[in-house]
Amino acid sequence: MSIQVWIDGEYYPKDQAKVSVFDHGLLYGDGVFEGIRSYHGKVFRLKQHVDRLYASAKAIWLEVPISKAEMSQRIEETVKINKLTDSYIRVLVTRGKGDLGLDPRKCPRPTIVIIADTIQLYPPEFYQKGLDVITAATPISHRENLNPRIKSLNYLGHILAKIEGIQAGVHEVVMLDPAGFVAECSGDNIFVINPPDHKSGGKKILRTPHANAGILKGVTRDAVIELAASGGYDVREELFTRYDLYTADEMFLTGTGAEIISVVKVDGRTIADGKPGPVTLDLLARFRELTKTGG
Ligand code: PXG
Repeated sequence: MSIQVWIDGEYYPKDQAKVSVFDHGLLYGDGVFEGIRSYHGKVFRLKQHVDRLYASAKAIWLEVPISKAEMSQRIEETVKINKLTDSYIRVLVTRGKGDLGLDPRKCPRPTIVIIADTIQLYPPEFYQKGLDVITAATPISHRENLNPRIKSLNYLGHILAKIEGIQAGVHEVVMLDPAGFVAECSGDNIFVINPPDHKSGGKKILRTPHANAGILKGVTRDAVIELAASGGYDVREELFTRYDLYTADEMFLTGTGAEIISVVKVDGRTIADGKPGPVTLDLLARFRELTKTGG
């Protein structure tokens, strides 16, 4: 049976699931979205995703026409109706149908779409071998233009960076903020591991760019920060540069799709011994345990 897509209160089979060409989500990328996963029939960190969706909408002056409680219910229902246990869920809220001008006031009602489908993951060997990445020349957008905290339908900057990676024949790209600090990858957040220092009380240090460093504040990132803090690591959210990537003991990426995946090469520099490190593998194992409970 074809998957059923929820659009504004009704289910449509995949090939009939359509929105208008006058929808400002299509015309201008005017809208917000979420990418969520369900594991064993449980939606992972649903509240955090729904909260982020409504915060993104608030930031672009878009009022979601249903409550968070109803949105959460519809998401769970869409997974259930499609008889999916392990799924990837895409939720979109666009400005809605309007005329050909930019003015969002001409769009009387936002469009809501919920798609639950099967997931495509990185192949298992990528987790065993780790990824090869480069730094993209395309920077993250400036926070006073389109704040990277907003999960908006404007992904062109990230896609241009991804194209650089494709052209270079690598798996992912590191994007910098307009000042040159490390921000995030095209669809994942970044972490590095460093040895204990004089302030860490013997603990290994886990560093990730600060939430205002030009990143999407990932739900997986937040889960990993919690796991690491309770697992005896000194977690630091701060600004750092490419130098810190090249000289790290370990580097990994986090995201709803990738979960936790090791990076073993950045701009041709091999990270440590070029194999996924013990902290990365420990956090991945503990993250997978967490997904069994819905997080
Ligand atoms: N940064 C960016 C720019 C993202 O798009 C993340 C970080 C990780 O956030 P979560 O909440 O997932 O831990 C994302 C999320 C894809 C794809 O096809 C990935 C995302 C969005 C859309 C598509 O890989 N990532």
